[in-house]
Amino acid sequence: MIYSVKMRASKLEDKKELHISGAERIVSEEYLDEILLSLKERALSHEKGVPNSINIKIENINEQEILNLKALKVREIDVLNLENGYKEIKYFLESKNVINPQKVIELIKNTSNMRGAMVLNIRTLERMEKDKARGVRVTYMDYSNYNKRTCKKDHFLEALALATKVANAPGIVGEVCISDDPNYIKGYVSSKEDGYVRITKLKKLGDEKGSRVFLYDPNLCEIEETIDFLENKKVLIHE
Ligand code: WAQ
Ligand code: MG
Repeated sequence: MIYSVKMRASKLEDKKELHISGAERIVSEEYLDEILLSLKERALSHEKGVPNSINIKIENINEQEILNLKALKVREIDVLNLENGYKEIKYFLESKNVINPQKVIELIKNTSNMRGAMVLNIRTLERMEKDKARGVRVTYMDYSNYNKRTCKKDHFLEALALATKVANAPGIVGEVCISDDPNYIKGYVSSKEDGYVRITKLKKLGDEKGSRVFLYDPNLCEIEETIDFLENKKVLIHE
């Protein structure tokens, strides 16, 4: 039996639920106990504070529904400064025939506090998400051979898994990501053709803003198919 395990931890501040940490895994039954323990550890040891609620969801999934994907190839562009970082995003957007790259960059820079990603129609720049404050959240992905015993946060590996799933989604021609972690200034652009292209500087140290954009080409498929894949398709990534 294969299980999807998702953890979400939050705390109440001024009567508002504040997100502290979240993670997910896809594992076989023999690792389930260890994964639960490790996710609990992760929830309780986040720098954002101690949660007063930890939500753990366990679902069994059918092995036949799992899509196996090879991880995107990774390369890095070492940029001198922020401006050059944004330029790399601009070149990428141009190469994907996005109608107004500068406008998209402004949108990415000025959006934050979403749980999911913006999905942009590259021909009209229309936002395709139903819930625009939340965005579309990509779930049900993990590595096939990842260390089954720990769930320690690794920005890069988690981003690579997400980017690999997104790059293989029908209708998606690319992704741009800037972390919302104030101490994490690296980001990336990615697509099936380009692979995962890490950019070393995409924000100022200490900046709490961050967001993700998925580039959707309406000529390729219906948006419902794209979003259903992103949210529900079970994916195992092979390194
Ligand atoms: N699905 C869709 N969007 C998401 C998801 C998800 N599962 N998780 C986060 N986001 C969105 C959300 O708006 C966040 O604010 C934004 O992406 C950034 O998320 O190679 O850590 O988790 O070293 O802060 C890049 C690694 C790390 C670069 C990215 O993103 C490298 C990162 P974060
Ligand atoms: Mg973050």
